[in-house]
Amino acid sequence: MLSIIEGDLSARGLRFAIIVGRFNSFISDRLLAGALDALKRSGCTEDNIEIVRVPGSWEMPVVAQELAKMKRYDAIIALGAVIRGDTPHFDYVAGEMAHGLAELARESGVPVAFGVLTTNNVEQAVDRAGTKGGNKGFDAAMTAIEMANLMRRLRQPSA
Ligand code: INI
Repeated sequence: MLSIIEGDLSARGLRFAIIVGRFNSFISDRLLAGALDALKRSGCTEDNIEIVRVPGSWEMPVVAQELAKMKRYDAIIALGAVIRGDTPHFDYVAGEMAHGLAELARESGVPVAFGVLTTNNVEQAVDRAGTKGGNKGFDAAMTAIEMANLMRRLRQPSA
């Protein structure tokens, strides 16, 4: 018989940490609102959500590592906005942040949903933070819920 293992979209009883960058907070705060909306509408209570504010996206991997070590969260959600400027700074910040978060998830086994926008300009970021491109914070939270449930299932001996 065909066996399909997948995570459902109920957040009931799951615990989440949300890391939010203060840099470009006019965007990241909208992503946070979208993520909280997704978690609450999926059954997560406020007691099971912790929000950790960091200066910018560069700081996210080390903080995510600390949160993963606590073994308290079923998933971590990273939210922020890296917007391209006139210098190569964007490439360093966005590259290290993305690489660091991906590596941390693999090494710790705690899923990290990637809700950090990396855009060429402010308009592209606004589009993805609750206007015509949807809200990537909402999407990242839904991914975190699915991944948390999937990892639980994979860890059950009968999965
Ligand atoms: N951090 C961001 O989250 N987004 C940006 O667009 C950004 N830019 O453009 O510089 C940014 N820089 C700050 C960086 O994340 C660190 O906080 C800073 O370098 C101190 O370590």
